[in-house]
Amino acid sequence: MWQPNTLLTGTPGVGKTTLDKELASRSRLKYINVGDLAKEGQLYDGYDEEYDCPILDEDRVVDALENQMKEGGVIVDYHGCDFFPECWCHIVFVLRTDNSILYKRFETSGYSEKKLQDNIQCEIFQVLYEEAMASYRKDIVHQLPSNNPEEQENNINRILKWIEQWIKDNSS
Ligand code: DAT
Repeated sequence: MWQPNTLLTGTPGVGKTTLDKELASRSRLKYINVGDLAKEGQLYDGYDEEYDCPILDEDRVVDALENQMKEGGVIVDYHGCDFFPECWCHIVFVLRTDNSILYKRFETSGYSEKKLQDNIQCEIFQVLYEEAMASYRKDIVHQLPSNNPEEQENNINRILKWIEQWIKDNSS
């Protein structure tokens, strides 16, 4: 059975990983965290001194993902989305969290003050939503609120329903 690929994006801390793991455990979808994939394969191209983190080698990440994405049924999790081939993703969900809630989540994360402020700004200026809208057909990009466990549960149900419907619509 052919299954769609789902891209889950948003500012760090909005709940992508938490949601993805739950989605993967309740469906037959494969879950790929691009940050973990890059770390395992050392898919980096230098180091960003300002942000104190390795720079993703986007071409090698795309190569590493290619076979699985062509098979379908993948949920990709990353705080960026403009370098994936557009045809890979059938739907894009952008998780959104209110700044005050996000701030509280970061306070307990051990992030430096700079990283914390950068991520809050990223959410305020809806950087990931704009990136998704610029990179994909607008009608496949959806924002989902992710402020509390109830919203997370709603998001899981909404995404699973969407996938179920997609499979029905695309099975011959
Ligand atoms: P991300 O993968 O987007 O960086 P995460 O899944 O690691 O985010 O979540 C960051 C923290 O926030 C983690 O401690 C779990 C918590 N969290 C995530 N989604 C939540 C939600 N909808 N309600 C309450 N807490 C949430």
